[in-house]
Amino acid sequence: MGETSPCGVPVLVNAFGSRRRISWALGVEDVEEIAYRIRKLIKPEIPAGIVEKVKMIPQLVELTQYPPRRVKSGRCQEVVMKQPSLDAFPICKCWPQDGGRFLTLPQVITRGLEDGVRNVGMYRMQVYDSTTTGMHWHIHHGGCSHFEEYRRAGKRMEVAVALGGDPALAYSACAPLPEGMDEYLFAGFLRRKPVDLVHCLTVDLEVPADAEIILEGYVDPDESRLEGPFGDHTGFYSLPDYYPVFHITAITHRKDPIYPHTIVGPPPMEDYYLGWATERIFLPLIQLVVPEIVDISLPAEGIFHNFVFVKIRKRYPGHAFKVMNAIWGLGQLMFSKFIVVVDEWVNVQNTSEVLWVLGNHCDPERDTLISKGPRDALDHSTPLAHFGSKIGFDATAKWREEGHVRPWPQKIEMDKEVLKRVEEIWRELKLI
Ligand SMILES: Cc1cc2nc3c(=O)[nH]c(=O)nc-3n(C[C@H](O)[C@H](O)[C@H](O)COP(=O)(O)O)c2cc1C
Ligand SMILES: [Mn+2]
Repeated sequence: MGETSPCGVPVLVNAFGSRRRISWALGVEDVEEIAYRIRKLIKPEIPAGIVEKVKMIPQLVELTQYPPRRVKSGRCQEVVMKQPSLDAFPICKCWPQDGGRFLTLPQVITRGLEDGVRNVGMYRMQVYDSTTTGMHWHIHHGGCSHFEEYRRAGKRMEVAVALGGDPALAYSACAPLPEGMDEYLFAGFLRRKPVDLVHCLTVDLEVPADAEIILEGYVDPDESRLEGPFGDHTGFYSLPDYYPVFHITAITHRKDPIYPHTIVGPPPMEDYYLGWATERIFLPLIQLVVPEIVDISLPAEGIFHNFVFVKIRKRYPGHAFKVMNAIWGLGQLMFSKFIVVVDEWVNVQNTSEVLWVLGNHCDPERDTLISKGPRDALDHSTPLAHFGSKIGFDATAKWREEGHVRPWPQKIEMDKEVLKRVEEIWRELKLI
C-alpha cells in the first residue's frame, strides 16, 4: 500500500479499497454504524419519562460540537516550499492513453462569493506543468457553482487543495451533500471530532491542519484548457474537454508527507467502495424523504448512477412510479439512468436476484417510465452533454388496480416442514 517513489515521497493507494477498509477509514467496524447514528439523530425515539428525556440531552448536544475549529498552526504547514513545484510529489499517470499525470484524490476547497459558505469537492486535476493543473469540476458540482458566481462577477476565484489528513475528509469531499452544506462539518460529525483548520498563506481560505500536502492558488474565469483524456471510473476514457486552469501560488506540506492516490477504471475499483459507503450512510436520509424505500443498491457494474435498484413497501397503485420520480429529484440521484423498483421480499443487494425478478415481473410497455433530465457529465451515451433520458422499471407484483386483470403467481418456496425434515435427515447422515 505505501510505496516510496523516486522523489522520496511515499504513495498511499487503495486505502479505501474494500468494505472493511472504508469502514476502518471512517473509524467504525461497519459503515452501518454511521447510518444507525444518523437514523437516531433524525428520528430519535423520544422516551416518555422526564428523566429519560433529560438523559437524551447529551446525545443532542453532541451535534453542536462538530463545526470546524480554527487553529493557529498545523502540520500541513511544517514545510513551506520556497519554489512551489508539483515535481516534488509522485503524481501518477494511470492508464496508457491518459493525457498526462493526474491528482486523483484532491479535496478542492472553495468559498461561495454570495454566501461565503465553503465547499469541498473531489475533482481530479491534470498536471500541465509544475505550477498549473486542470480543474475538472463538473457543471453540476459545488466547485463549479462557486466558479459561476465568480465568472458572473468577473473575478478570479481562490482555491485551496488539501491532500490527505483524516480519511473522513477525503470521504466527505466525494459524499453527495446538499449544496450549501460544509463538507468539513460533515467530516466532524463522522469522526465525532471537529476538523481543525489553519489559514492558508497566500489565499483567504482555510485548510485541514492535519493534511499531508496543501496547494494554494486560483482559477481565472477567462481561462480554460483542454483536459483529458482520462481513464475514468466508467471503465472508458473520458473524452478531452475544456475546463478551468488552476494556478499554484504556494505549496506547504508536512515534514514527511505521504501522497494519497487512487486509480479508477473498469469497476470495481477503489471508488466503488467510497460509493458503497455513501449508499449505506445516506439511506436513512433518503428514507426521511421517501419512507417507503426499504433498501437501495447501486451495484458496481452501474458506476453509481447507471443502475439503481430500489426495494419498496408498495401500498398503492403506481407506487413504484412515484418512487422513481422521487429518486430523479433527489440530489445526485438525479443522474440515475436505469431504476429498477422491486417489492419488499427481493434482496436488492443481489444483482442476480434483481435481474431475475425484473425479467419475470416487467411488461416493458406498461411497466416502464421514460423521463428526461440532467445526466452525469461522464456519460458518453447522451446525444447532448449533461442532458438525456432515464428509464424506470416497475418490477413489483402488479395489482388489478394497475390494470393487471390476470392472476399474479406466487414465488416457489418449499414448505418449512419439509425443509426441517431434510435438515434432520442430513444431520443424521452427518452431511452437515
Ligand atoms: C476518486 C473520485 C474522483 C472524482 N472525480 C471527479 C471529477 O473529476 N469531477 C467531478 O466533478 N466530480 C468528481 N468526483 C465526484 C464528486 O467528488 C462528488 O460527486 C461530490 O459529491 C461532489 O461534491 P460537490 O457537490 O460538493 O461538488 C469524483 C469522486 C471520486 C470518489
Ligand atoms: Mn458540496
